[in-house]
Amino acid sequence: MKILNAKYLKSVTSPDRSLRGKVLEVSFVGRSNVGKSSMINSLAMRKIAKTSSTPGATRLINLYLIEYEHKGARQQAIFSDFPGFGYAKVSKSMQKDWQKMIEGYIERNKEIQKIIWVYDVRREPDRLDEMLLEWFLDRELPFSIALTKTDKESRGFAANKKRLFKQYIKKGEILTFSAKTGEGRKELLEHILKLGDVLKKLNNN
Ligand SMILES: Nc1nc2c(ncn2[C@@H]2O[C@H](COP(=O)(O)OP(=O)(O)OP(=O)(O)O)[C@@H](O)[C@H]2O)c(=O)[nH]1
Ligand SMILES: [Mg+2]
Repeated sequence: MKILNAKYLKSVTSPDRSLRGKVLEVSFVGRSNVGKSSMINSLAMRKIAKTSSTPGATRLINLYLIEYEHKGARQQAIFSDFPGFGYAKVSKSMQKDWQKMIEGYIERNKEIQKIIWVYDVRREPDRLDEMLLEWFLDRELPFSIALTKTDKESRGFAANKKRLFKQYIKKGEILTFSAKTGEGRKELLEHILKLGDVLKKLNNN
């Protein structure tokens, strides 16, 4: 996959009707500070998304237009960068607002949405992670898991985490990634492309 261009499109709180069903949209969802925006920048090979060592850098759903070459043709995808959840210093009511925005966006966008659940490889799942997983499974949302910041742990550690998640999910893929070293970048892009191909087939039928 060759990225031709990538740029910020707009920030939204609900699905953008003008884009609906037209392009593959891949959403990067996960806890605050896990590296969602860094992942987008690494995939796009451009610093288009704002990253920060202070949790809560992303407050709206930021949409990025990615142009890439695939099978000799110029194609487009939208990467949506979600505000992280689970940041302890944010008030309960704000957490609820974020949750509503995220759930509303994804549930109303079901037919085009592909979700990459960005998960810090070092984390042990807690109740909040379980709730997110239950929601994905209950609603049959098309999600895959990207275990990130793998540069901070050994390969064996990441492999164990992968096995842990495998027990819970049958369909989605589990990938490993590091924005720092670029590990898993190619595989994640290929995974996203596969989603694009599936979507095109569906639209042509
Ligand atoms: N070592 C390492 N650090 C990373 C990696 N990805 C992100 N970081 C760092 O983690 C911090 C948070 O990264 P962001 O990309 O802003 O995280 P985010 O999930 O978008 O955060 P919010 O928007 O606040 O939810 C930054 O200091 C990044 O440099 C990685 O793969 N490895
Ligand atoms: Mg962010």
